[in-house]
Amino acid sequence: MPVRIAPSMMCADLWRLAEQVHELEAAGSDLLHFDLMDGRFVPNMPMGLGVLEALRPHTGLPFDVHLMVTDNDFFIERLLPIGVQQIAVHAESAVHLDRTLSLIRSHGVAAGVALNPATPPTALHYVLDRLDFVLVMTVNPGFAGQTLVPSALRKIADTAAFLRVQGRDIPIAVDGNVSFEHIPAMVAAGADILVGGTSSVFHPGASPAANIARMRRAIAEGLAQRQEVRP
Ligand code: S6P
Ligand code: MG
Repeated sequence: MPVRIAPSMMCADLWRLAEQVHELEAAGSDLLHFDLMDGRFVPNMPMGLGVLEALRPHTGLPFDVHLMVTDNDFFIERLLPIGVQQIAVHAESAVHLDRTLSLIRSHGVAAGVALNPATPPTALHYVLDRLDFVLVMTVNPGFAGQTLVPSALRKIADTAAFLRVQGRDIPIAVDGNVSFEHIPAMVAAGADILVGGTSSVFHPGASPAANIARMRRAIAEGLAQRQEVRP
């Protein structure tokens, strides 16, 4: 499957968000990634449900929501009428993970599990039948502009190996310091969706369109390395 690019909207220019969404769409973004935080599961709250609602009529791009909240079901119920295409909940916050994934899917929305850096891929073992994608956090969640955790590349590779052994073709999204320099190794390790923040899509040195084109070149490099490892 082709590697997809998901700009992280908390890193966008919030003063001209609708305009920025049009730029991202024209530049070939595949998804828009929205980080919803409640100030409890993580100590931050960059955007709320109202932003997604306001943006929804402005684009046909799929909305990919990353919940970093303690009460997942509350947010899921409110996201459904807005019209989002995929929702990831954290394994560490979902008390009834199996039920929450079923709730997401029962409305025709793709269900994902996000894993904090310290959470092993085996946390997915008993919910594989309910899973449409995995979100591997390559920084500790809550903030943009952080540095990759040391275990990040190993974690992506371990998650890919775990899913392969389980016979599952489930896409792996990676989130946190997905930089031009890190992308080839991340893709080679098995990343299928790249969440791009200040390290790539919104890198201050160039426009999102130029940054996305640069990401595509880094992805091609990573895919070539992936084939060398596993022809
Ligand atoms: C952080 C959040 C992310 C960030 C993104 C920032 O908790 O889930 O989606 O917005 O990782 O990217 P960068 O390149 O600034 O690390
Ligand atoms: Mg995120």
